[in-house]
Amino acid sequence: MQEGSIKHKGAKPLRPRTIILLALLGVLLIAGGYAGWSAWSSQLPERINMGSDGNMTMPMGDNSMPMPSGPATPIASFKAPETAAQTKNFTLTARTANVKIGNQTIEALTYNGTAPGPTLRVQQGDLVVVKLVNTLSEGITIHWHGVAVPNSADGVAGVTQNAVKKGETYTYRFIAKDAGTYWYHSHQQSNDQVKRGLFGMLIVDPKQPAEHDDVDAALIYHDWSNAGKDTSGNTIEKTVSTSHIQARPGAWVHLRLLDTDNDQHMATLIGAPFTVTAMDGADINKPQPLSESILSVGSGQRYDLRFQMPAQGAVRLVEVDDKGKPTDGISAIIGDGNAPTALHNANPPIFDFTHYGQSKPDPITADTHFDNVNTMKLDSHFGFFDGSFGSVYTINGKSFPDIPPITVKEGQLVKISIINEGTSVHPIHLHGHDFSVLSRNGKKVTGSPIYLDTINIQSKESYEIGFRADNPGLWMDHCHDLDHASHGMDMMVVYPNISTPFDMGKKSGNIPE
Ligand SMILES: [Cu+2]
Repeated sequence: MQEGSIKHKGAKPLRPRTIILLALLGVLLIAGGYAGWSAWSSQLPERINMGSDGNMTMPMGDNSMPMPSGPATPIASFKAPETAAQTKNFTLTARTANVKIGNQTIEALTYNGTAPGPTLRVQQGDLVVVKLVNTLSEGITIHWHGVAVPNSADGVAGVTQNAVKKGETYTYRFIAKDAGTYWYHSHQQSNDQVKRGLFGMLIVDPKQPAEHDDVDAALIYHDWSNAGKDTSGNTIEKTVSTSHIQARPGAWVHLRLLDTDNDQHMATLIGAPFTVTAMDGADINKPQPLSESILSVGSGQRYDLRFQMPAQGAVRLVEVDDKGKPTDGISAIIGDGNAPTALHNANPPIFDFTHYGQSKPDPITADTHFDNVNTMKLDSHFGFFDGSFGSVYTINGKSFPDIPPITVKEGQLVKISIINEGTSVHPIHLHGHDFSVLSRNGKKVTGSPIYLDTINIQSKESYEIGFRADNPGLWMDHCHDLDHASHGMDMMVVYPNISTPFDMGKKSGNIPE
């Protein structure tokens, strides 16, 4: 054979540029394949069961109890008594309605045609019976935020019930055991439905009020910018500027603040000293008067304030920036006459509820012996969640539904250390229980015992919380920034051997966040 023909038959040597291009193509193919695989493998299961009866399709963590034996208790058996001394009945019909936000009208999702829905007012000890009627095309629920309801009334789609479809009804029954300021909202696709209007306030009046209030008013923060139309977003009582509350000079005012949106609100009162009488519905023991202290009202949280109107002029609730300067955004004026606009204090103090009010003996403090000790490390990273790329929010490095549940036995004293290692604020909400705040950043709570259902944790902050496992069921424990909740930051606190017939996941129609 001639040399020439060999050369002719053999492959031409590749030019360096071609080699680089081929290598790049290979890398791209591998990267693309990996991204595709990551996106695909991040998809949430089409059907998943949260029962703790051994049929749970969630992974059980190291802290899980041994697999239960014997028949499981169905979730439906955790229900309110049939009768009580007094019953309050309500019907909430979900429908779309036009709602005026600032000077725009939007089509909101509503309970009874208003957003927020009607304020439900009951007395401590009442049996509350709420019939939900759904006329919306999408499935909905009602979760009673902060109320230690029996598990079957918790309103979490895919855990305690199926989402209530168009034409269906569901009846919630619970005893309003504790007085205070609470709220309710849908827990089906909450990140969408709460934003669009499915929320309202629940007020439980004490059997015997400690003090007389001349004015009892509420201010609800809500961000309407995701309600399907480009509204100005941030509102207080549906106004983008200033809301008004009537109060005569000298009147005692009880002001309930509720944050229903995903951001915290830094707020204070100017024009009168005030006390924080309760947080998340739980009274604070002997609260001291505050002057221009900045409250960080976290998503889902409530603050009850009390103050006396001055002899002259009005009082203003303002939002402040991180330098403590009032913003020109939303505010509320209480009373008539001149309303102050600026703070007297150039460096207003940040309200520290861990050293506020007067201490008193409490069954759950930092010095309590706990039977069951847990850690939740909060963080986020960029990655795939349910098939799309963006921020993924994690607890102990994992995101929903791969975060092992905390398993608690009835009667146990449970401690959770929550450490925010990320850069965002995380308002962590535990269903079915209120918890005592034990410490912040390693420093024990020294003032009044503080009981919350939602703890607003700033970046790099840590808290220890404790609670008595006294309400058996399957409970969510999640971030109440609902953007975070719908991108991974949810887990379960479960009592062992409880079964639920409801599944979550796309195939089931139940998507709680
Ligand atoms: Cu969060």
